[in-house]
Amino acid sequence: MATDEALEGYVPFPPEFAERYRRLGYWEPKTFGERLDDWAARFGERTAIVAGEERVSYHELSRRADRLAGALAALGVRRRDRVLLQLPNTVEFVCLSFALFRIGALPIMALPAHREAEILRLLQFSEAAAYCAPASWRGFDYGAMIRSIAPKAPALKHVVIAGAAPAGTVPLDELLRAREAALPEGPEPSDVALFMLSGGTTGLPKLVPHTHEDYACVMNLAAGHSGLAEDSVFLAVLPISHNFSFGTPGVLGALSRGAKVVLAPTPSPESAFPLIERERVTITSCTPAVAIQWLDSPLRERHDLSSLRVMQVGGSRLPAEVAKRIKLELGVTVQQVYGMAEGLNNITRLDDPEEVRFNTQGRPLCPADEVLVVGWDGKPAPPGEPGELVTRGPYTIRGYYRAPEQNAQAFTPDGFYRTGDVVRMTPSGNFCVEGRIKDLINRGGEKISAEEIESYMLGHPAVQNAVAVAMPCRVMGERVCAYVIPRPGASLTLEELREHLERAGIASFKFPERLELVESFPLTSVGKVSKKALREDVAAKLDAAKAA
Ligand code: OOB
Repeated sequence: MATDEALEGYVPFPPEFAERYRRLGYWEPKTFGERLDDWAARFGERTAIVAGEERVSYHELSRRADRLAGALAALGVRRRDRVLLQLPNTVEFVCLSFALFRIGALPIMALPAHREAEILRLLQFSEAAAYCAPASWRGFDYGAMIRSIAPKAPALKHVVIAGAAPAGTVPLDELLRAREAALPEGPEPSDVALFMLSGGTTGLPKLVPHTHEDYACVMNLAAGHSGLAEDSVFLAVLPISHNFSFGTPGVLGALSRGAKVVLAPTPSPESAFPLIERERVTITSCTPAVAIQWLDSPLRERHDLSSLRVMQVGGSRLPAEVAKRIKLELGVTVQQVYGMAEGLNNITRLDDPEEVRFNTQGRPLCPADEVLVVGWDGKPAPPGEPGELVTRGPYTIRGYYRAPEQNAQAFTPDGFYRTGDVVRMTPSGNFCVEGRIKDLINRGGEKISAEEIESYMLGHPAVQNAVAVAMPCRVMGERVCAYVIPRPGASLTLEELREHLERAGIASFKFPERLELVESFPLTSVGKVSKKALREDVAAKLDAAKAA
């Protein structure tokens, strides 16, 4: 089977790198569809996934993925078609992903929190042929949303709905009941398998393409370093559409070791704790915000959490005090994970000294990961000095999908990804994330592009100029604070601003949580708005309020 037709807009690994990664054994000639066959053969009737009252064995998962693959192919979904998935943590999510892997159609992993503005842009940008979502979830009607935006996405041919499917859409249940059909020719291991969404600094969506080979590489290494094995029980509390809980090691890494995967609908103690107790969960991955919520929760006393051995924490910087509390109050080993949709994954090892596990964000997973800390002069920073982390390796992309202009900025000429993170390397070779040079707000692990929020705020009639900056928060790490210069004579409240953003149809986690009305913005020496001064301003105001 030769890959006759490349995916347009995809930047492949240069052949000499691909050959090296294969020779070193980091890449194996297997697709995720084939991997699921292997897992089903090895782990058969063991439980693969638990969601609510539903329990699915490895065999059954593979059978459902096959059926769905056949039904999707019969519907007209083809190899290389983009398929926008917007599903919560459900068995259907996992079945659909593998069904798409098997036919070589490419899932785009949208978050359930995304709303019509994000979904429409993703559909248009990717020219997705299909969209799949629940009819409704947590009070939001996805069926109605897609009905209203579908006419503006001319490439969209199929809408597949889980649950009560509205007229004109395809019920997912029907596809799952379809008779098994012969599958068309599948993808190559070197083909793109899926798209993750980038933590984005721009207003436009950036799609992160991973191939079967590269995504399996990080999955395998991460699974190995987190001690996942057949007797492990992995609890997915973050949305599994996110890289951290899907593939590093996440759901895929757990399945690759024959573990049981338990899907939690939300990370709240109310939903996670009973599952930990009932399923005897041994390992989970979460953000610092979730860890703090769990530590602070009075529900902790009411549930037996003693089966939990490892808590992987990442997505934003974990304060050392919180790492210590996880150890002392939960009796659990903390594993810090500093990763990114684009690739590079750093992780503290389970047997690292506490000093490393509490105070650093870990080191690269793979010996073939190349990492450089670049100083302000563009040259490698002296050891121990902060600088921007740039990286290249067997699971780090060489470019965003269909984004030549952004790629020229985000990648060096020799193919290193500029992370935008400011890090320092400790003498033990681990990274400490000290800050960032990219303009985004990291709200409990959810990345919010300042530029995107600003462009929407500028659309409000009372706004003359607006910027979004991060303000510190004990639980979330950061939240969005809006600084607005109102038009002469106009007034604006936080409520009005948030209502405006809601009408614009963007995900609510991006909404500002504080509004500062000002007459002008502080400027830098070159005349740009000084976001640093604004961050300091709001931090000082919060400090003063706390003191008072
Ligand atoms: C993960 O992926 P993304 O794509 O949502 O965000 C990546 C960015 C990093 O560039 C960094 O700025 C920040 O999130 N970040 C951390 C961190 N982990 C991620 N900052 C400080 N400490 C950490 N431990 O967030 C992600 C992907 C895979 C695994 C884990 C996290």
